[in-house]
Amino acid sequence: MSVVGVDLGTLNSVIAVARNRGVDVITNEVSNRATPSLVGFGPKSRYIGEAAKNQEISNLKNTVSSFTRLAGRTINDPDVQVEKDFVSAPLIDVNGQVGAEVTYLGKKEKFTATQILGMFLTRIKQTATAELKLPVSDVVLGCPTWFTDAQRRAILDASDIAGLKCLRLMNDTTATALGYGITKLDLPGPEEKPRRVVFVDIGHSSYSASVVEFRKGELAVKSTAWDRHFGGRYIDKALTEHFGKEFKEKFKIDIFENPKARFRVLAGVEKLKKILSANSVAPLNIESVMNDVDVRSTLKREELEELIKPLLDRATGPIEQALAEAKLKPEDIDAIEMVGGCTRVPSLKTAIQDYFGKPLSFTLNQDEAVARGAAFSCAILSPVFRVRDFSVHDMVNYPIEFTWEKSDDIPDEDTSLTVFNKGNVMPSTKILTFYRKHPFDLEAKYAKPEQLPGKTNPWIGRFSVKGVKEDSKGDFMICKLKARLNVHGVLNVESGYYVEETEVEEPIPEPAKDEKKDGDAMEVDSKKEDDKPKTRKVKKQQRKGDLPLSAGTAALDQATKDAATEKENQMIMEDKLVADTENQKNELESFIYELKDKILGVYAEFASDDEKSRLSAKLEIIEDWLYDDGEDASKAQYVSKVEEIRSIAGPIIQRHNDKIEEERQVVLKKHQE
Ligand code: ATP
Ligand code: K
Ligand code: MG
Repeated sequence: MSVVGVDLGTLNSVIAVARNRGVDVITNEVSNRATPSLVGFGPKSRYIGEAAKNQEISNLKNTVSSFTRLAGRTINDPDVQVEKDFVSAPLIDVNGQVGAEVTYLGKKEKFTATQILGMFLTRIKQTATAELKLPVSDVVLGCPTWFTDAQRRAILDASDIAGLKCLRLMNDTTATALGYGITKLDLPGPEEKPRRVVFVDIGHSSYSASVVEFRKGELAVKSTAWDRHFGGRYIDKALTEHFGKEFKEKFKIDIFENPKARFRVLAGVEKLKKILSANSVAPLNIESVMNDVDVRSTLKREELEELIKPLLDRATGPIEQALAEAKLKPEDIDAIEMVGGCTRVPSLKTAIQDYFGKPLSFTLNQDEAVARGAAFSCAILSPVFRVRDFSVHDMVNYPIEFTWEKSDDIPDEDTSLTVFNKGNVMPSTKILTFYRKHPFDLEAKYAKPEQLPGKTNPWIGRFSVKGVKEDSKGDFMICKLKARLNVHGVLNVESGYYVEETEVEEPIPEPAKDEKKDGDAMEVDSKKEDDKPKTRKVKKQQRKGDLPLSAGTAALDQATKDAATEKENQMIMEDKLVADTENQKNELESFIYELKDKILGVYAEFASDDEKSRLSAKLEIIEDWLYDDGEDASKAQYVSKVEEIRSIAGPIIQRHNDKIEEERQVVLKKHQE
């Protein structure tokens, strides 16, 4: 079993694996350390990752990006409307979820963003499997901290569809923090002042800042703040608009009316932006951008900074907020670690450095820190791997409350309770107690909908508690429900049971843990203890039986997930058949060229004139076929053509090989003499 961590970036995704020597980033089929987060749909197969990037410009309408940001959201969400600017395929509603409509295998098809993310994860799995030569199943995936319950469930559904087992869906900056902490040997001890580090991740679409405290063997996230519409793509957009205007005036062309032209300019400005990170001026030259017009221009770094001023004005927003929430000042921070591609932009670095009044650290690999941290997390969680333990205490970012209907039996009962507060440790379990005589329902929702991204529905889930009835004395049943905000940041009511209360005489207890406080030990006043009797009467709760639960959440129901998995497997088979066919065709083609060459060379002396002419004629016929009907034939047809050639060429090759072997034996004997 392998141990894999994945940074699911909006532009690029990175795969890291834990091996005995440590964590390595692995390369994909074209030896890149990052894979484009893209899925394209074609007449015969899908194109995923690098293949999708290659066909993107010629297939914009059927190429989908941003699927991680889209999964678990709805089409009418204002955030999704923003995303439409960046996704070239048309986004649509698919049964209440956002998805894309594409032409696939010659037909119009609709896929949800969750399914498309599943397709991408399939490719990630294939890349890791090819590199590791081991089955890949356990993974830790990264996602932005601001992702909600529904978004997180969508990612988990997508990994199920791809046949991956997500051991933890980890907040990106927390993964980065783990990768930082686990390799440090000089962290403060348990009683010392913690080391406080701010992790800043500015990527293609999103900006997060986390304040994290480190002590030996553990990290605790103190706060995370974000700007979910801040990153490289907003710079690219501003530049595209700038040049679009310029080209309209200078060259009388409108790139915004021509998707391909706009795409070319977008690709050009991304390059220009990167050059401007290291130079004060950069060129933009695009041949035949549209209507056969070549465009040329340049941009100075100051001009870029002027164009992105609205963005630069927000450059320290998340950091200020994260510090405020952690109740810390810039001078309390020991290091500011910068990751994400966009932290290479000089004006952003300057703004952040000026705010802290001290140099920034770039000790982590900016492009690989999230994946590496995720791989460390997977190593810690995986039963097959031994790694120095490192505790990760993340925190609750959106408060969650439970609500329920008033029970007629208890008139003065509240009907809601905020169970997980912002800043609480995550993961975390809370036991909720209800006094009931009948089955009842609970609903979980985000308590502060205004803090959620876009127009996210605050609803998280509905949980029905069954098997509740009066006890033997006609009294309430004491129902206990275990609510857990798990390692993925997903809320569930995991189990229910009922208890009976009995009064018993018992020795005064040791300081006990309060269930509801989750780990905070209660304080006991030791002075008073002497005055108390040695034993006392207490009410004890004894577990009597389970309460069956049923849950409705934003996760896919089993039948839908099974159907999506089956569909994914079918598409994998189709892709495989297309790839096998292509390989077989290439094999046939190179066999023909090899023989045409060798029959005049090394094979010449092993073939009769008749064989030579028969073979040449056969090769000619099949080569003609290849460029005609054979351009697009089936795998079986290519195989049978190879066989046809082999029936003539086989004996010739055999004679040649026999001769080679004979000579080898002679040489061998000579050496032995
Ligand atoms: P996100 O974290 O938002 O989901 P991501 O993880 O895919 O996205 P990164 O790979 O961290 O994003 O960063 C990609 C962005 O960084 C792109 O916009 C890219 O153009 C930009 N970038 C990369 N190198 C440079 C550079 N040298 N100068 C400026 N920008 C750069
Ligand atoms: K990335
Ligand atoms: Mg990222």
